[in-house]
Amino acid sequence: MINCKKFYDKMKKLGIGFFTGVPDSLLKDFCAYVTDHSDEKDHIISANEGNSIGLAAGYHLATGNIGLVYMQNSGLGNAVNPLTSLTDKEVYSIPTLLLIGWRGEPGVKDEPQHNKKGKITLEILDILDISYDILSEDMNEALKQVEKAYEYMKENNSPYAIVVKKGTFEEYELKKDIKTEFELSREDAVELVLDALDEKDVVVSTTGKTSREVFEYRERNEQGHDRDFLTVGSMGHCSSIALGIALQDKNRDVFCIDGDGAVIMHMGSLSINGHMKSKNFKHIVINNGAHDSVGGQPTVGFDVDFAKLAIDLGYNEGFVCETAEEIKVKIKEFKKASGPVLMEIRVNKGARKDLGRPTSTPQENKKMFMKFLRG
Ligand SMILES: Cc1ncc(C[n+]2csc(CCOP(=O)(O)OP(=O)(O)O)c2C)c(N)n1
Repeated sequence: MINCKKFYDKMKKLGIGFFTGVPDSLLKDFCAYVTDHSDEKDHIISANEGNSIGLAAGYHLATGNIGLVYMQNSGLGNAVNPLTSLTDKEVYSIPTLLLIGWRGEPGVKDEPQHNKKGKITLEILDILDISYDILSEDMNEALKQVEKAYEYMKENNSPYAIVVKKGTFEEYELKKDIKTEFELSREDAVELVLDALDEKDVVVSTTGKTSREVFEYRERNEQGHDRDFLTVGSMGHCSSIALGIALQDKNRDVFCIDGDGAVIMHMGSLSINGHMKSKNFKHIVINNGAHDSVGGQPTVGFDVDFAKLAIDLGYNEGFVCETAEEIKVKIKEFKKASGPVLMEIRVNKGARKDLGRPTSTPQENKKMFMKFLRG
């Protein structure tokens, strides 16, 4: 297995001095090591993977050195535009090292949303004309691969990718962990929100543990899953899905249960949510200031006043809650308010160890949900 310190030290020694990316569960130990050992300006947990490519390109322009961008392979989608039109050899030719977590690797059991991307990850790199290696689990071999990557980037002025299989890195526990002292967990907030909804209301929930908690709530309460659309992949797009529904189905309220990391990833969509003035669009952002689902690395969530931002972008009202009592009182107003409206709920990060996963497939979920909308 790969020791995070040795891997990081090797990069620093070679002159890779800037780290940026969006966390991934397969890379969480390495990301945690980088968080603990880099200066703030040399490590940026970015809004999305395209944002990271831009930051690393800027670092190269300013210093001539090479930056590292880490991402889950699902984030390759967000990075394709700057990889083809900024760093590519046929455009500015900017060397950038990509460290890519290989979810859905063929032959390795994973969640349905990862399988397609896993199957085509290496093909995408081929199409992008990005040379790559699959990171060895042997430490010495891995260090040689980093050297090879570095030489390649120096010689070709071009990006290079290192693809990381599940279980490659040794465990490393984040020391600079930020503890908050709110009353609630995300799962408490999910429960309080779902308790307050009516039978006709539909829910569109975000990627990661939120959707798993919504699923488990319905199981616990024997309510069936047909009112919920679980956005298991497509991080950052659940409010767009919710708006798409709300605009067509004016007879019911659509509640989007979002996360701070996901909202920040594609924040531009809030301006469309605000502009469309859909009265039945209700946006809830559960803010734990972290990418909790993939290791708890910090987001800038607590620097953002989501309620104020929403109003600035055309939402009619913004609410903020931190306690169960506040949620119980304000959600009544929130439900009555004419959308678009947003409620931010501040919570601590963390989840139950025994949190389950949806047992129905995405297509079963879609069919049930569409039937419910037409019912
Ligand atoms: C494009 C993309 N990049 C990265 C991921 C990996 N990922 C899954 S959930 C998640 C964190 C989501 O954070 P947030 O919305 O704040 O919700 P939380 O997990 O904290 O509840 C990340 C980074 C992904 N699924 N898609």
